Amino acid sequence: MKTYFVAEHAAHAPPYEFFRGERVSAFEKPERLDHVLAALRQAGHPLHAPHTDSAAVLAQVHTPRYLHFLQSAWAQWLAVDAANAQATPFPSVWATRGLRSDVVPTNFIAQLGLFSFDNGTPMSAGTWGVTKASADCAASAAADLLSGTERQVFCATRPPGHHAGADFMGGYCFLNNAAVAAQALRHGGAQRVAVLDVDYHHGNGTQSIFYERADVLVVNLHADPRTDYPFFLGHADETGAGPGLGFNLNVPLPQGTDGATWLAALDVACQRVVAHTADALVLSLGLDTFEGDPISHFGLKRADYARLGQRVAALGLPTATVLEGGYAAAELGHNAVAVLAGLANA
Ligand code: SP5
Ligand code: ZN
Repeated sequence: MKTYFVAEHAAHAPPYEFFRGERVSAFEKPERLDHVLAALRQAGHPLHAPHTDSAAVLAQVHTPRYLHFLQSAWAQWLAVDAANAQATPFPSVWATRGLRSDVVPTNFIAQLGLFSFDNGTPMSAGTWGVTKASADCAASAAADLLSGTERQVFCATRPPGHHAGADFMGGYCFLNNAAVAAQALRHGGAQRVAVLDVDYHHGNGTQSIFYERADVLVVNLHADPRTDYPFFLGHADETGAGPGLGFNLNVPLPQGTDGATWLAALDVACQRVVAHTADALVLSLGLDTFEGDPISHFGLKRADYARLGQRVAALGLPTATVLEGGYAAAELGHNAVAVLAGLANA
């Protein structure tokens, strides 16, 4: 399967995050993608640099002030203190209920809080470049589907994107690659698009971006937000709003869900995609549903990933698959290749 990747992805490498108040090594680390790229090469999948600039579509998915914040973030961080080159920025104050979010502070730490919903999304010097190039991969995949050059394209990219909303980062995500692919497909002529998000965590960013739109159906299969991140979105009663009412489907599942139960839920999700009569599909492929994932609690095995791919391929839609989460780094490549094998085996 034609695959896009960013050769310099390791330039996005925040060293740590926080867990229970302590610093822990970052789970979303370059090694993840190194394993994926190695497995793709071994399985003979061709790897390409992106060929399409996502800037125009990014401006349709994210707000101008958020894009300006992301692009300028590292320079602003260094302007606070040149010694920050060796440090990692984290927010410490957030614009929650009762506070104003319409005025962008000049203070950079305050900007971090305005444009995020957690303290779990650290950046490093290369974050903007790698993140923008990853969005370019999503735009390239959409362009290939629109031109008919490819029926299936994979974006082997990091950082992931599905927690990023129009105006905020979160959950290791800065730019919403799946939303970029879906919007690029719409912009390029697809009448109806579906996004199927199978990451362990609810794709709150993607849901919020398309929540009031009927042209992009968003279907999420994920851990119940009562127990799992991102906690504050992803319940079954979220079905869309305004013109988008009925065009959002959430299928929350309990911790401990095994492959058989998960695949039955995937079938429900796929039936909703069929009913949308979409022209194209975006698959947000999180592999943190794996039994060995260090931060998640589902029990999918390698063989289940081939079944995932087969079930999605049976939809018969031109499909852009974008990598989201998955933190069992050494297994990640094999699990991704299993999905691609299933996708190709329609
Ligand atoms: C894209 C994606 O999968 N983002 C997930 C973000 C999850 N952030 C919260 C991580 C909580 C880590 N808990 C560590 C448990 C160690 N035993
Ligand atoms: Zn996840």
